[in-house]
Amino acid sequence: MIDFGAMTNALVACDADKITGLVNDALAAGTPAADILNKGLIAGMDIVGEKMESGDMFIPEVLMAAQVMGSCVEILKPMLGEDDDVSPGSVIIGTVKGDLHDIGKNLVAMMMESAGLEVHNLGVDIAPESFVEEIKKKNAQIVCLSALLTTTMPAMKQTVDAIVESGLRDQVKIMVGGAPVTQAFADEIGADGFSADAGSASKMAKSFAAD
Ligand code: B1M
Repeated sequence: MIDFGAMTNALVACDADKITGLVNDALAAGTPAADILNKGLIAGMDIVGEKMESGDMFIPEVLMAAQVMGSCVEILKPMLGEDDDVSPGSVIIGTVKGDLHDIGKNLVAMMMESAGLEVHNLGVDIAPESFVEEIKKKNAQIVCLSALLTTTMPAMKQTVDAIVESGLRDQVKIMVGGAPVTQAFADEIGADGFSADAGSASKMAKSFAAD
């Protein structure tokens, strides 16, 4: 019986040694990597978020938790791939301007790579004009925008608008995601797709690439 709660607690306590031990033990016991990610790690980051909101955790501690989460994701990475089918399709992904959150965006990038897509991860705080430049440089077919703050959601619309103004809109599918983003918002700003998590984002990108 895997104790996902112990993983969650170790993440909230930023105890890297303990959590990496628990993750490795769970993998050795045959626990699916996706369960460890969802039931142990993401559950822990949700508690970190609540503590951040209530003032029980401060930014340096949240950053430490994010680093610990990153190390665990590195351990899980080889096991998280969906399948070995290689499909064509060049994807660029980035967190929009003003937003520094990258854990979820990196998970999405990783799942898409595992699904055989060519992924160019631009990083965080990416301006609309930089997305446009990168679409041209990488000849991208799919653009993925991530935002974790309600205050940076407007930057998603600005990015879609910049792509329209550049004349490249017909060449790319635009996908959006991140905790505050919804299907209704995606529709409102003229995106082609919304995904709530990394797995469904990867599936959607594969289906766009196959079009
Ligand atoms: Co920030 N933060 N943060 N933070 N932070 C949140 C998002 C918050 C909800 C916490 C809270 O108050 N409860 C809150 C936002 C409130 C709001 O706007 N509604 C918040 C705030 C307020 C802030 C600051 C403003 C705090 C301050 O300075 N006072 C500040 C802003 C800085 C900035 O960006 N300009 C800030 C800073 C930070 C840190 C830098 C300290 C750190 C980020 C470190 C990093 O990313 N390297 C941080 C963290 C870690 C969080 C929480 C705790 C965790 C985020 C996370 O990594 N989740 C977060 C609370 C929470 O989310 N529960 C919080 C785990 C991750 C796997 O999930 O990112 O949702 P997620 O990704 C999922 C899906 O959303 C989806 O797939 C992923 C995997 O399944 N997805 C996509 C994501 N991107 C996608 C793109 C796609 C498709 C799907 O493209 C197609």
